[in-house]
Amino acid sequence: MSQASNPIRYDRDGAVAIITIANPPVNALGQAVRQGLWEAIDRFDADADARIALIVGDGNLFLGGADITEFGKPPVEPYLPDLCTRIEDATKPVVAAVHGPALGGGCEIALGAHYRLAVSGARFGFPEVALGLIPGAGGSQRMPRLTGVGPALDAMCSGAPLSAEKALKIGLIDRLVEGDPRAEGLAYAQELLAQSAPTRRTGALPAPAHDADLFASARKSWAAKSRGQVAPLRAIDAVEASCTLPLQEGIREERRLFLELMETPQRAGMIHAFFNDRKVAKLPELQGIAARSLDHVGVIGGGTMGAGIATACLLRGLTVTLIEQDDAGLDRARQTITGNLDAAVKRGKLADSAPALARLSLATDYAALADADLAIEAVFENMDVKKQVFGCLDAVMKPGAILATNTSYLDVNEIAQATSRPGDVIGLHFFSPAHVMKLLEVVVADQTAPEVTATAFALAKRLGKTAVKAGVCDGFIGNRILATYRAAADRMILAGTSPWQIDEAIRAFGLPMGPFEMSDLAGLDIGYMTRQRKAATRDPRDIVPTWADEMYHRGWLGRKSGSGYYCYGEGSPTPNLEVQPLIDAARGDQSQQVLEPEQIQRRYMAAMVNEAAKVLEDGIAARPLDIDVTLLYGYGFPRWRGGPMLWADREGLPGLLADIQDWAREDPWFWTPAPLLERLVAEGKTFGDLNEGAA
Ligand code: 3H9
Repeated sequence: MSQASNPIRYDRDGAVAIITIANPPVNALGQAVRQGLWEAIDRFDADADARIALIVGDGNLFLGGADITEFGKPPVEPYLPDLCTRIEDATKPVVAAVHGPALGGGCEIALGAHYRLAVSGARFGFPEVALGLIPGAGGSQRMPRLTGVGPALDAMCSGAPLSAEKALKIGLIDRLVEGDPRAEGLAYAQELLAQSAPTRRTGALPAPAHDADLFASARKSWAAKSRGQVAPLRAIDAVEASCTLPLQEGIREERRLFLELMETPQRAGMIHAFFNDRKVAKLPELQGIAARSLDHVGVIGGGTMGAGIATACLLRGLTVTLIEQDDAGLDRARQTITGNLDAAVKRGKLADSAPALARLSLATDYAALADADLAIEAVFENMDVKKQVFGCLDAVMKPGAILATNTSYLDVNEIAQATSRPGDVIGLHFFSPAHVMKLLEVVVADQTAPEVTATAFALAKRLGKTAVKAGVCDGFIGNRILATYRAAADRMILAGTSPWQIDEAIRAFGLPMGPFEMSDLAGLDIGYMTRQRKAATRDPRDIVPTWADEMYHRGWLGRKSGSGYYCYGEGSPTPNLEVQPLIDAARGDQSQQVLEPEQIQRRYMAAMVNEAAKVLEDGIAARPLDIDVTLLYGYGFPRWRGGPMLWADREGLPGLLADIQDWAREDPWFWTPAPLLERLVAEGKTFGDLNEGAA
């Protein structure tokens, strides 16, 4: 391999061989890195002047893990597990000096070394489960030998990284220092040399004791937590092998499980989600567009949503001024925000709430927003009220400030026209609770300036949220699609399937809740109000869930009133069977068709995908991946399925279209196939092709 293309540098400082991995941006362990590292270890073994080796990462991290872009392709030698063993088998001591993340295969390289030093801020972890995988280069065999089984199970089943402090405490590393990894690693290597420290192979440590009860309870708890995702359970199998098999046999068993997972749709789904997380913010129209500076945010309205948005901003160091109508409103807002921040402290998301609260000011006069860089309106969903708020904002805010609405369905173009600066107006649709939910729909109106959109994406990044660009329509991307699959569920009820059967089938598909549990949680008044709002423009062919209206009139508002589709009291909620006669009355003497769980799932998903295709066609979402990301982060779609558009591609678009056409024979208005779906099928293309710009 030529030096120019070799991502590995081999230098010497006295008797220390320094092996530097330089493969930006994340030092992923692609084939060239593996090959280069292997050669560097061979060279070190043969280098008579080198008595100890130091492995360091170039740039701002140690190693980001295996190269994910190679997954799904035939593996090419040298394989990562063999490389880790090769490092461990070196005839002279090898030290890893870790800074920043050492993840997956990166952590496994460190475990292959004989001594491990970390500089403050380093993180160790096995995020493979988030890719539908398990560690595949000996991590599940070496970590338990160093730390015991418990920490290894936690790390590998959850995928959550460990701080350097925690890694030191559990024995994953030997030393934690401040400073530069190369300099500190060198000093440590020299110290080890001075002590004539021997090679110290993790793999030679005795296997951890096998505690069958511990594994049984881990399986029980992860089966419940992982809701259909298989990788955490396979991680438990792999860690268990470390207790019962010699190292190399354990590594072979781990590899077998790893390669098995590599072939699963779950792995494909999660890797699709991984890359979409990064692609979603890359919008061609924003290339080279600078965001405006943003430090002071105004929030108008201190209800649950406004207080949540204020909390999200305070948690990430922004200054917030919150406007309410009167002092009582301000008191309520302050209480909610204080409660949110205290909860963040309890969850370990924030060290101390006092500095965050010190950045909050409250006012009843819009004049307090004169210096704000951005105002986010979160008041009552009524166009006249919104226009009035935007008129006030227009009057007080400085030139260049951004005026944003958190509306979940109103016309952002119309709101923008209530100001003298429509170019500065944008929709920022947060999801409740706004300081917890990751999704932010950035609703770009006709006249929104590109740098305003760029600022919205920069804000999302600052808030730790995933932003998706949406166009203006009723419900934007997410709520528009939700309205359709929710309507499909109502149609299934009218045809004879019960709400509880539907909820169960949707949970079995992998969502945390079914649509009717979700309605109960949101409050059945919300659905009722939406139906009222849409009544005047409703197509006569649409159906109205009259039983749901009746539930509202009876005061069954869901969780908050103690009953809805379920009864809430002590213990788990139970189906509210009093709903059934209301449904029967709505159904009249129609023949009853109880759907099987798979049929429920297919109709629900087909409705979602068909509407999503219409959303794409209307330009409300730019790419199928924007829809996948929206459903994942705002609507509980299981990450391991990648998103509804990937689901559709995997199911096969021709079969899906054929089903929709079949159902359209009975209900042609609801099941009108999306022309885009028809076109893709006719051309033999997929939503994936659209993502790649190839359809
Ligand atoms: C594994 O290791 C399996 C082994 O046990 C066994 C194998 C046999 N590969 O996130 P960023 C790209 S599984 C390829 O914005 P940050 C990413 O797509 C792996 N590419 O940076 C992006 O590309 P682009 C276990 C990767 O600084 C660019 O790098 N490891 C990889 O915010 C920058 O990424 C993981 O799961 C990769 N491994 O965060 C770690 N990682 O510019 C996954 C990133 O074209 N990675 N890219 O959009 C991360 O968590 C973060 O990237 C990291 C840096 C924390 C490292």
